[in-house]
Amino acid sequence: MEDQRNEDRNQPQSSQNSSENRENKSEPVNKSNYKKSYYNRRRRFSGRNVDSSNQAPTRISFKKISIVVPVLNEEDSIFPLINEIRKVLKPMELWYEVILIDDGSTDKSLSLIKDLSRTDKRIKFISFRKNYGKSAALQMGFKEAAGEAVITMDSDLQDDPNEIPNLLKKMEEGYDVVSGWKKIRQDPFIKKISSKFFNFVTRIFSGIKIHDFNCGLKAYRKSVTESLNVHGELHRYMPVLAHWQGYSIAEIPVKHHPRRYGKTKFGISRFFKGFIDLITVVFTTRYIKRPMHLFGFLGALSFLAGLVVNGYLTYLWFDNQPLSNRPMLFLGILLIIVGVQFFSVGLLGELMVHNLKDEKEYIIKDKS
Ligand SMILES: Nc1nc2c(ncn2[C@@H]2O[C@H](COP(=O)(O)OP(=O)(O)O)[C@@H](O)[C@H]2O)c(=O)[nH]1
Ligand SMILES: [Mg+2]
Repeated sequence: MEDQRNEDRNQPQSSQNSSENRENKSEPVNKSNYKKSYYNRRRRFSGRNVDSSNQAPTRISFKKISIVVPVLNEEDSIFPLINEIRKVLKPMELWYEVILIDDGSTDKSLSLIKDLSRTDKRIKFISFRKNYGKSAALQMGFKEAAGEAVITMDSDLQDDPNEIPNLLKKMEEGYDVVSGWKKIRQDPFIKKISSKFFNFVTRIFSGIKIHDFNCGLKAYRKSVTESLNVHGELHRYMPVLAHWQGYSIAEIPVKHHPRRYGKTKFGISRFFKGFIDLITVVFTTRYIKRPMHLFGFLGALSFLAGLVVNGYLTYLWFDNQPLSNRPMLFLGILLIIVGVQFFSVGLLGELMVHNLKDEKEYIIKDKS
């Protein structure tokens, strides 16, 4: 797998694609290049009903790909989605499978999926007895996926299967994860604005300079999906989790369609859950190996602030001023106690980290 990856990195590009690849060689988040490649792509894939069978087949080096699709009550979208995927992948002449994960749907989604799977062996499905959430569904899909590359996409027709070859082409440049960017997002205003805020905060916390963390359309090398472990609402942070495990990430703009059937599964609660999960992500990736860096820093800050406050009051006391009417004294005491507590939590964390050395935490890139 790694050899394959290195091969991809070193492999000279075919002359047919060389100009486009030159364009894409730059950093993944270079705006002007994005613009260029985005509009080129738009020209190529203008319109959702493009008949891909008439297009020249896109040559990619991946021979086996898995498409993982989480499904929750999308009965009207499943057939058109599978048809579109077939149309796009047919000219590419590669082995593929589509893994649909039904997550306790209460409509006809499951029976439609079963029908599809009966007539086409490439369509596979997993059905959960109850709803476990999108992250659990993706995780299960990753476990089942047999492809060298794994694509994830939503099942509500908002993600365009015509972008699959583009994601794979970008990944061939050597990236481990290629994330879609719903640059022109077809969603209600409130969702667009809150998503902008969410992406901004995640960008600051994670240090990853991509625009759209929560795009359903993404491509991963198999090694990445094997090492990711998502649950709760962590699917929003796939690029963050992958980045902190040392994988490289690129982003390409992708076409986004308005929801045609059914309704969104994520209400306002998404923001609260999302931010709680951001804290989980920050802790379990950035600080899990060094809790003292966070708690020690906070503790020292609080302790010092308390010391300054009480030092000042002590000076006043020596100056014969009574402290009985100074509420600031309590603030100082509180800051010192909180500081000591933070410090103790950090120390306990360090003790636990050193005693629970888990080799699974270290992802090996290569070995002789
Ligand atoms: N398996 C599974 N899929 C889900 C769940 N919630 C949403 N989805 C799927 O995830 C995709 C995105 O959901 P959607 O409601 O369209 O989110 P939005 O586009 O952000 O409004 C759709 O294909 C849904 O069917 C869930 O709990 N389990
Ligand atoms: Mg959607």
